Amino acid sequence: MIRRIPHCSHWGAYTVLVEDGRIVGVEPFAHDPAPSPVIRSVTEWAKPDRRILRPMVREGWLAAREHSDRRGRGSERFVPVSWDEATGLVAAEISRVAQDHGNASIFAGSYGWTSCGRFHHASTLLKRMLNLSGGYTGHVDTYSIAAGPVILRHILGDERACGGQSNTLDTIAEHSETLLIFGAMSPRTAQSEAGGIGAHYLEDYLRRIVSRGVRVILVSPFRDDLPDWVGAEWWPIRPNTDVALMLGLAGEIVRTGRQDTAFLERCTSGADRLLAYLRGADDGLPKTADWAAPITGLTAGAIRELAQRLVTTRSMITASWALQRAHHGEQPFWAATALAAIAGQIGLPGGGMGFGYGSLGGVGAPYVTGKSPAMTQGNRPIDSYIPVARISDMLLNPGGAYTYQGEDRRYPDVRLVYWAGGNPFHHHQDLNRLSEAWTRPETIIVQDPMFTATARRADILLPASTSLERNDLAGNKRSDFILAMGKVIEPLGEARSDFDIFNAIADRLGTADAFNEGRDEMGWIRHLYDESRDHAARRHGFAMPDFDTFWAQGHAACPVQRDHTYLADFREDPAAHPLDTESGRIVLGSDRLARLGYADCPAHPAWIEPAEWLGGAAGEELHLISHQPNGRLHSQLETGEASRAEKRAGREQVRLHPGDAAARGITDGMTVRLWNARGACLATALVTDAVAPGVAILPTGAWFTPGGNSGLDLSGNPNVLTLDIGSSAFGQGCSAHTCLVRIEPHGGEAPDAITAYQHQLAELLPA
Ligand SMILES: Nc1nc2c(c(=O)[nH]1)N[C@H]1C(S)=C(S)[C@@H](COP(=O)(O)OP(=O)(O)OC[C@H]3O[C@@H](n4cnc5c(=O)[nH]c(N)nc54)[C@H](O)[C@@H]3O)O[C@H]1N2
Ligand SMILES: Nc1nc2c(c(=O)[nH]1)N[C@H]1C(S)=C(S)[C@@H](COP(=O)(O)OP(=O)(O)OC[C@H]3O[C@@H](n4cnc5c(=O)[nH]c(N)nc54)[C@H](O)[C@@H]3O)O[C@H]1N2
Ligand SMILES: [Mo]
Repeated sequence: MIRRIPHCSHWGAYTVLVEDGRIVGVEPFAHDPAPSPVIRSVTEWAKPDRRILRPMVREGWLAAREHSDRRGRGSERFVPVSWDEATGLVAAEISRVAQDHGNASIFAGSYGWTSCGRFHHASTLLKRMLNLSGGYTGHVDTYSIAAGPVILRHILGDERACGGQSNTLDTIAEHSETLLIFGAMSPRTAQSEAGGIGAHYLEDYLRRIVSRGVRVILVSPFRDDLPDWVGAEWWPIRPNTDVALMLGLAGEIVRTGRQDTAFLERCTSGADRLLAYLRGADDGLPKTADWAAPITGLTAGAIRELAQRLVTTRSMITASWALQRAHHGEQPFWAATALAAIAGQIGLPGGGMGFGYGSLGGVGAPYVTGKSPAMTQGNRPIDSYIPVARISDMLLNPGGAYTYQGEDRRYPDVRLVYWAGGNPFHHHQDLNRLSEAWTRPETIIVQDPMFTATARRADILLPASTSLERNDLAGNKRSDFILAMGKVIEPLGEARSDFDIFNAIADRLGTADAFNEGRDEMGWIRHLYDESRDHAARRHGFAMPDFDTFWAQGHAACPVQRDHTYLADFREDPAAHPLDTESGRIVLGSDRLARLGYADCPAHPAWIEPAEWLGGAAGEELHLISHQPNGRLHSQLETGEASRAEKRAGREQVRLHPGDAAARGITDGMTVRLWNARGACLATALVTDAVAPGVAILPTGAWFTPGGNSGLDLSGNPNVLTLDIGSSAFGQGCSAHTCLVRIEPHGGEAPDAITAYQHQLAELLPA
């Protein structure tokens, strides 16, 4: 008999068909107009090949504990231990480090997307457990967005404009006349949503935008960042120069005297500072179309024409999150805000600016007004944190000074790292630098279902089950359904659920009662659902089904808001609805940043050359964009069906312009080597005119597989090449998209990356 079990992942909801304990099919969620093909890859989780099947400890660490040779990580064999032994070792390490060095020496930032389940959420449970034992050093902001929210909190008072609460796509589809897109608005990235998603709506919205005849302009180095059927104009900009275009557009509006002076006076502060810069008062360079054209590689006439249109039509400016994942990543979001303000569009239906549409499936979609289900971390006994992407800096410089949001701070002296549900050897920049930093802590614990590049480099390995092997529920502020995640198969090997693992460690630490509050798995899931259901009924008079009905049907609709114009109330009456900024208004010139005097984040939005870009002394080099992979989420399910469909010759594909390929003797399908001073990797060349000249695009997520003595990564992981610097002294975000590389045909032998990974893994496993 076939059982049908509702389940969900970050890429969507689905029903798993199970017969005799085996998965025999995966069907998309009936309410999803555009299901992701990645749902079919989940069968890969049920294969043992790359799973961690039992608790293990690195040989050298077992012998010498905190005195082990840490360079043995990643090359020494693992020794199997019982669960009892493993949880005992983990609890003892937590106690030892807390006692000898203080809880700030335990790093549990543990960034990562883990499973979408809101109950077995690995990093939340890790923090909950540690908060009951004195706390830990955590992280602030995300790899997705850091420079962006830091500047938005300063200039708009909060980060709603990039969190899915700028104008909804409903209002854009209804009111906008000009839609200026920086980066992407792509079904590729809209497949995913943090915490799961019921229905994917982006393409429906784009169809409505097309049918209303909205003029759409795509400013991006990659034509496929918007579906071709949208029929947009493509402006193939040089990467990392968008701020010059935004300021050139703003400068043209000011030069022709068309700025909305009334709006600037009523709703902004420091506009004089910005207008002076645009007129060239400081540097003698008026920011005009003629100024922006050579920087961006675009034409001045088109910029001039667009500047007028932004003022004379209802115009909406969007920018992908990718733009702020770059050196000076604060500037594109600030400059876009300034341009929308100068055009007088903020607070009008279908006008203004917003960030991240399409970056995740729910940004701009109807947003949940109710409470979405979430496990709590509890109170934090200590307030120690780093900006998320400063992990290598922290490990390499204990006690070292840095700045964040205008504060002078110091890195903690971390002795113990505990990672659950993330893969830094996928997500962090400059992996060779991270490898060095990874030799610093005394002990590293990794809890993951998969034998990832990070897991390989652990001292203590704890095998978590995948979401398929336990019960959970999914839900999110940006998804209009709460979804059931029923258990599909029995755990593989000795794998245990994240909750059970942390509960066992809490038991060792004497905190289990507070950790589990007397609830088991189903008790918690029911409790989290009921909290959302009660809130919807009480606050919104919205009836959600009772728990048993929800669990049986697999989904429950939540109360949502469809039409929303960001800052409409503020525009109407700025005094009655002040923003939480230094002036209560939109900050276009900042007193605080003027006092701080950072050269890389000045007092008004400004074009500042990034550390690496095509306008510098690029010469032979190409600008590398390492965007999100189409066939998977980051490094998850990398060997799944949808992910393999995007590879060629067993390797990731790097997209190159035909002219750049020809100049290097590269043909389509050839194995190529990408390299710079930081590292090197292989990829298969995909030659296409959808990429702007001078640009190479290699998706993230291939499993880091350095081969031989050279360290050449066989898999095509762009993070061996990327730059590990903070976006600025103010934001400290990651700068992944600021990166120059060289590319050449690969002469030598090129083993299949997936096979090579398995061979390397076999050498680490107990004989
Ligand atoms: N060059 C470059 N680098 C980037 C980016 C870029 O644009 N360019 N983008 C960045 C961005 S936006 C992000 S968000 C990061 C993503 O980086 P990560 O979030 O670290 O990437 P994932 O591959 O999703 O890692 C999740 C891990 O959780 C594990 N996992 C899955 N389910 C469970 C579970 O139930 N329990 C436990 N314990 N573990 C589980 C998976 O096996 C996987 O190892 O990458 C960043 N890195
Ligand atoms: N399928 C799939 N979907 C995902 C993910 C995934 O791993 N797989 N990851 C999810 C996560 S965690 C996040 S944070 C989001 C990220 O969402 P985004 O940040 O929007 O996604 P990216 O693919 O990194 O970048 C989008 C596009 O921005 C363009 N771009 C890059 N740099 C520049 C620039 O300097 N100027 C201009 N004009 N354009 C530029 C690139 O052409 C790129 O294709 O995606 C989410 N969606
Ligand atoms: Mo992200």
